[in-house]
Amino acid sequence: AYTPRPEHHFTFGLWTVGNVGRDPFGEPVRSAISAPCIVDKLGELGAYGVNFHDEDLVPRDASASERAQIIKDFRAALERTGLKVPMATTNLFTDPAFKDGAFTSNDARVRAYALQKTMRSMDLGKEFGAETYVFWGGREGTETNAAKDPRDAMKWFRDALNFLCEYNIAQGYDYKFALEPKPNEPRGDIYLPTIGHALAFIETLDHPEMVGLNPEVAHDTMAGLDFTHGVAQALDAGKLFHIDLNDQKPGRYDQDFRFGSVNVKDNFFLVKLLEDAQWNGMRHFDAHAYRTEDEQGVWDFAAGCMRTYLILKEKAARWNADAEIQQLVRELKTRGDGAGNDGVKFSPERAKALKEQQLDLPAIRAQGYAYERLDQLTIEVLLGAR
Ligand code: GCO
Ligand code: MN
Ligand code: MN
Ligand code: MN
Repeated sequence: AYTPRPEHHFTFGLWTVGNVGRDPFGEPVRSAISAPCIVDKLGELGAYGVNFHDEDLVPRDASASERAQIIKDFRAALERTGLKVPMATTNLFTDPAFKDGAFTSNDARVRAYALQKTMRSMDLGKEFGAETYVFWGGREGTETNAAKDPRDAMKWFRDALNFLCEYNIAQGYDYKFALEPKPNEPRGDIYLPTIGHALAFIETLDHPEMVGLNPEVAHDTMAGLDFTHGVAQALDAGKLFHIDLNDQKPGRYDQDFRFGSVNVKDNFFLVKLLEDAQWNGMRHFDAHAYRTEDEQGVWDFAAGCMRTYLILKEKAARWNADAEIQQLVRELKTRGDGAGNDGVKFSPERAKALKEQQLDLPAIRAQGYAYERLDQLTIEVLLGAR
């Protein structure tokens, strides 16, 4: 029951299972695994697809013939495993040229380079049939606001996305663009730090319908926010285009831990939300193995992400089928029915009637909501006690 299969739509980035364990204090601890090997192994484990940044696949300094060989070998691996490439993205953070940002750098040459690199990377993604294009603005930020007026940064960011939306149309690519918010790291503060900032920004673009979100568990958790609420708001706005699943302790650096490894309860409610909404997007794991691991640990990590998702999905179904839980939920959903104003359109008559309505405030004030009972039952489902 917990065996991942392609129809579950689990995907990984080349950069996730390919992570060599470099950190700001230490050198790589694992050797790089070639893209075709990653594809073979993910296929064996039951994943649906693999995603990449331009440079994960084709190094920046590759010659034309090296590039052709890399693409040929990668394509062959995709063909023999049946793995898809649902998403592609641009590395706009490794090259020192991007130290002041990419689309929001003060230097117009850097902003041009960022556009050039993104267009080339969009071309590469389309060679493999990618449908979603992610924008993670990791370097789009500052350490000091002396650097630039943040209104200029917003304008440059908007100009770049408007330009790339037109490129998307002109090329007939039909990509869905997904902005990925993050509060900080690697910049001191990053622009568009939360789901809410990004949602509001999208509405200022020339083609808001083309642009949505790629929220990540770790990024909202770093900021101390409730990720499930943010994802629900993106769903409500029709803007959940992609999702980065992983795990994270609040108040830490960007840990990108195995999905479900830290906060089982929050991730349970996240999986329940995605499954209850019948969201049909990719379940992408943007995470990596602990730095202590060898290659076996990497595959244990990847298998664990998918298995935990499937376990939490089963727990959500159990929660939805639990008679006692559902009785409490029904009571909550129907409480005070008839007296409320839900779904009632404004009319002067309705407003007048509502102003005169007698509400039993003493009873309302005295009632309890039974959330202690409901939450305990939830914990018992999660702990396997019911
Ligand atoms: C991070 C980000 C990145 C992006 C990736 C795809 O915090 O490191 O989550 O992993 O998701 O660059 O755009
Ligand atoms: Mn990260
Ligand atoms: Mn992250
Ligand atoms: Mn991410």
